[in-house]
This record gives sequence, C-alpha cells and structure tokens, in this order.
Amino acid sequence: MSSSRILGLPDHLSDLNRTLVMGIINVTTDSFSDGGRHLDIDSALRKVHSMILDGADIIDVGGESTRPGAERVSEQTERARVIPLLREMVDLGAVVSVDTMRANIAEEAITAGASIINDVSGGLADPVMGEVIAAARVPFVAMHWRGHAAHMQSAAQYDHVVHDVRDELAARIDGLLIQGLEFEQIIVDPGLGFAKTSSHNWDLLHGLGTLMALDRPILIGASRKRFLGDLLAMEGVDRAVDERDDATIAISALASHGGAWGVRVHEVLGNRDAVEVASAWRRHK
Ligand code: PMM
Repeated sequence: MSSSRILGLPDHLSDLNRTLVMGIINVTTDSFSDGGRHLDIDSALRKVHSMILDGADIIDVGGESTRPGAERVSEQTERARVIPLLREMVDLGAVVSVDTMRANIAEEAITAGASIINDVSGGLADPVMGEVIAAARVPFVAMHWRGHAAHMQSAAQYDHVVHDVRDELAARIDGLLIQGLEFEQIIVDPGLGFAKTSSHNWDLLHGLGTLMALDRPILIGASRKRFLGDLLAMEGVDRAVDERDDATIAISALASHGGAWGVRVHEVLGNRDAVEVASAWRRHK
C-alpha cells in the first residue's frame, strides 16, 4: 500500500495499515447504481448510518450524476441535495468526502464539515477549484478526466492507456501545484469508466504499479461499473447493476494487494472484509 502521507486527512485514517473503504451515497435521480434511491434526507441518512456500521472509513456524497451521457445539474440543485445532508452526516460522526466539480460547492462543503473533496474532473471543470482547495488545505482526489459525461466516451482513445493516464495525471498534479496545492494534499484516481472502454479499465487495474510512480495515494472506483457487467454477462445479457458486488469485492482485494490507498464502493461490508484480507496477507508474508 502506498505510504505517501496525505495532508489534512483525519489522524485515525492516516495511520491505518490497510486500504481505506469509501462508501458511496449518490443524491441524484439518475446515477447508474443508486440514482433516485436517496433523494430524501431520511433515506440517505439510513444508508449512511448502515455504511458506518459496516465499517466505511469515509462516505462520499455526490449530487450530480457522472454516468456516461448524463447532463449536468444546476449548482442550486447540487447545493440543495448535498449541503443539508452533509451537515447531518458530519453530526453522525462520518468522515465525509464530497464528489463535486464545482468550486463553490466544494467551498461550502468544507465550511459545513467535509474532510475531502473528490473531483472527477481533477480540477479541470472549474478553474477556481484549485485555489479553493489550496486555501482550505484539505485532501483532494484528482481523477483522470477527459471531458463531461455527455461526450466523454468519444474521448476513449489512447496510444497506451496506462502511460497516457499516468502522464495526464502527472500534468494535472503539476497544474494543481501551480494553483497552490501541496503535493501531499493530492490523491489520484485513474477514473475507471470515464472515457475508458472495458479493456482500458482492465489495463489500468493491471497497471496500478505503473501509476504508483506518481508517488501519490491511489483511489480506485470500480464498484458495479459496466465493465463488470460485461465481464459477467450471460448469453449476451450484462449482469444487472446490483448483482456486481461480488466482482467489486474481488477487485477491492486485488487493488488493495496491488497497493491502492482506497476503494470507492456502494456496498461497504464485503469490501471492508476484502481489504482486511489483503492487509492480513501482506502482514504474514
Ligand atoms: N466514479 C463515479 C463517481 N465519482 N469519483 C472517483 N474519485 N472515482 C470514480 O471512479 C468515480 C467517482 C461514478 O460512479 P457512481 O455513479 O456509482 O458514483
């Protein structure tokens, strides 16, 4: 597992000798896995509470779907979905990450108690994001991104996907440093499914070691994604979204063994078990 320190991460998460588990709560109408399920605050909080009991280290809340083809929601809608829920999550004792591409939402979220900002655009979608994160000195997940969801699949063209993603993430790190972030604030993510085919996703998982050359902790978001549906298809029919958790757990075990800092997942318990197994495996080598 990457031993790189992360500036601003709560102490109890800095010293764990295992991959962290980030549970997902999407407060959207159209996310591919849990869209529409958590739009009311009580149902969202029940899910958050159960993820905490299952051992989530961090809960990532998002108010805008980024599935391929999705249209953007307004800032006002995103704010109304995320900020009141975030306050309640912080009151419950959760370490909260906010999945947003908007600097204004990030800034308000940090004021309301968010510990981490997770930006699928790595700071590219909003030119002010870097300045906000630099000033706040919170950890920042910079995901590999080539454009908004509505058009991203047409950008899934690479000479060598692992080297190209590594180099584009390195350029993103440089850009964020120029905006004033500290190197230790940055967590990177190859962005599985974002301008990636199934085959690109597998290449990137296999190439985790190459991405480690960036010397930053790596977050992996494979949970329930379409490439798992493809892999497990039977008689030409993709495996249903909510029947992809066992495959997600297998990826978490392998990614953890391969050195991932964190896994972003919909169902926490099995993934937490997987990273514990990987950690025991390492300890007994
Ligand atoms: N995937 C989704 C949304 N946010 N954030 C990071 N850092 N990495 C990901 O892979 C990622 C993300 C899309 O999945 P969802 O709709 O299930 O949240």
